[in-house]
Amino acid sequence: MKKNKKPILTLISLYGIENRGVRYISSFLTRHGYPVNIIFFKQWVNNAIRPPSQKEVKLLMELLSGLESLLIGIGLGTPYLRIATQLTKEIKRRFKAPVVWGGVHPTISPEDGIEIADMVCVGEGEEPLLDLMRALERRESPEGISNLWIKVKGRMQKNALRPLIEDLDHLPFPDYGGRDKYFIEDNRLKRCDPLLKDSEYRIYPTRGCPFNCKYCNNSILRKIYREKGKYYRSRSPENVITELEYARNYFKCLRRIKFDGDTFFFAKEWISRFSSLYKERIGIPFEILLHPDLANRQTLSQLRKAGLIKIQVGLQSGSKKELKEVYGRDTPNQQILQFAHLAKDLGIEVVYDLIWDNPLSTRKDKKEMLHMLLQIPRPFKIYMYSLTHFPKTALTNELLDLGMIKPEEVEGRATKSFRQFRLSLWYPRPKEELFWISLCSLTSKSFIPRFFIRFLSRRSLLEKKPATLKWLAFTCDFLKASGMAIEMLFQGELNPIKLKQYGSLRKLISQ
Ligand code: B12
Ligand code: SF4
Repeated sequence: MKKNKKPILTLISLYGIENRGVRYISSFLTRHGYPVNIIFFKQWVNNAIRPPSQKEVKLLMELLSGLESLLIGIGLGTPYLRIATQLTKEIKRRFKAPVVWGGVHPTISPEDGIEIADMVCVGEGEEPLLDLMRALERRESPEGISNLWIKVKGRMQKNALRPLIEDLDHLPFPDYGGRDKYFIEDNRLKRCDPLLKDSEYRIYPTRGCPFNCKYCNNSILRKIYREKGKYYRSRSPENVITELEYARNYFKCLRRIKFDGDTFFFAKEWISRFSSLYKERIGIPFEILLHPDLANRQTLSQLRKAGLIKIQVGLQSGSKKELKEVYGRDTPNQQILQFAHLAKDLGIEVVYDLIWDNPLSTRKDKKEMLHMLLQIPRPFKIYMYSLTHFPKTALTNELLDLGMIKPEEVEGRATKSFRQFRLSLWYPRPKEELFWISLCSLTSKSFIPRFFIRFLSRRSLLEKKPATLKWLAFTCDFLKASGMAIEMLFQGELNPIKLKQYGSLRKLISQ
C-alpha cells in the first residue's frame, strides 16, 4: 500500500484507541524519518471486552500483508496478554518481519513476552525502537540495544535499561490522524483514526508519579527504574499548551480536556504560568486527577479561574487506618473532608474513586467508608472499581503471600477486567460486599435523604438479603446516569465512543 524508500514500522494497539504509548513512538520515529502505520485493533469497552472474532483476525492479517513492514510492534496491557499471544503466533507463522512487544505488561513482565515475540521492550519505547529500526535497516544485529530483551541464537539476552527521558518537552506530540491509521472493530476494517470523533482530549503532562500506592503500577515501575534518573518528570506549561493547540486541529468536536497524568502535581510557579496561559489560549473546561494530599486553596482557585470544572480524587477506602495502610494511601479522612468543602466552595465538581472486592477489607472498613461518604458535602460522584489483581503490584504480592488469592486469579492468567473493572452491581460477589456497595452508591444521589441511608444501614435483614437494596441502588444509578447522559448531550459531549464504552444498562456503573 505504501511506497516509501525508508523501511516501515507497523504498530498494533490492542484494545486501546487512545493508546498514547504507540502514538508517542509513532511521532518520534516519524520525526527521525521512518514511516509508521498504527493499527488500532479493537476498542476497549467497559466491562464487556470480548476476544477478537476470526474475521477480525483475518482482517488484521490481510492488512499486515499489504503493509510491507520491516518491524511489527504490539502494545499491550496485562488484560490482553492472551490475545497478544494468539495474534503474535499467527503473525510469526505468516510473516518474516520480527515482532516486538512493548507497553505496560511487557515492561512489568518481559518474561511473558520473550517466549512468544522476537523482542520485548521494557519501559519507554521511543529511543529503543529508533535504535532497533536503524539496526534492522542496516541489517545489523539488534543485540546490545538497551531496554530490549532479545532472543539471539536460542539464548535470551536481557539488556540494561537506559536512563528515563528527562526532557519531556523535547518529545514530539502524540500522532493523530493521517492516512496511516487503521481501525479494526465489529468485523470491519476502516482506514481512519477512530479517536478523532471524541469530544474529550486526554493529555499527559507528566511521566511517573510522586506517590507509591501499593495497588498501582507505579509501585513496580519505581523499582524497575531505580537509579535510572528522576522518576517523576513534568513538561513545561508552554509545551502542554502548545500540544492542546495542536490537538484542537485534529479533534473537531473538542469540548473537554482531561489531564490524565498519574496525578496533577506541580510547583506553584508552574500552576500560575499554566493557569494564565490556559485561560488565554485554550479556555475549554478541563478536569484533573488529584491526590488528596495535594489540594490547597490557592492552587485550586487559580485552576478554577483557568477553567477547572472537575477533580477526580482517589479516596479508595474510608476506613480510619487499616485499609489505608493496605493501599498505601494514608490521607486522614478529616483532610479529605476539608478538601471536599474547599472544592464545593470553589464550585468544582468532585468524583471520588473507591476500590471494592478487596479480600483484606473488613466489615468495619466498609462501615467506616459509608460513614465517611455520608459526611461529604453533596453533590458529588463516585467511581467504584473492583480490585483487579494486576501482576507484581505490592498489593497483589501481599495477597498472594497471605494465600488470599491464587496465582490464577492474577490478571494476565485471569481476565476479570474484561467483565468487571469499573464496578457494576450485577457482577457476582458476597452479599455483605453487595450490601455496603449499594449503600455507598446511594450516598452520591442527592435525591435520597441521608437519614434514610443510615436507617437502611442498620437493617440486618437487608445485609443478609441485599437484593432489594441492590435494585434500589441500580434504579438510582440509572436515574443519575440518565441525567448525566442528557447533560452530556446538551453539552455536545455524548459521542459514539462514549456510548460504546459505557452505554450498556446491564453493565451500568455506579456514579
Ligand atoms: C491514561 C490511562 C488510561 C486512559 C488512556 C490509555 C492510554 N494507553 O493512553 C484510558 C482511560 C483509556 C485507560 C484505559 C485502560 N486502562 Co489505563 N491507564 C492510564 C494511565 C494513568 C496512563 C497511561 C499513559 O498514557 N501513559 C503514558 C505513556 C506515554 O506511557 P506508556 O503507555 O507506558 O507507553 C510507553 C512504554 O510503555 C512504551 N510502549 C508503549 N506501547 C508500546 C508498544 C511497543 C511496540 C513498544 C516497543 C513500546 C511501547 O513506550 C511508550 C512511550 O515511552 C496508566 C497508569 C500508568 N502510569 O501507566 C493506567 C494504566 C495503564 N491502565 C490500566 C488499565 C487496567 C486500563 C484498562 C484495562 C482498564 C479497563 N479495563 O477498563 C483500560 C484498557 C485500555 C488499554 N487497552 O490499554 C493499568 C494497566 C495495568 C496493567 N498491568 O496492564 C494502569 C497501569 C493503571 C494501574 N492500574 O496501575 N487508561
Ligand atoms: S497517586 Fe495515583 S498514580 Fe500515583 S501511585 Fe497513587 S494510585 Fe498510582
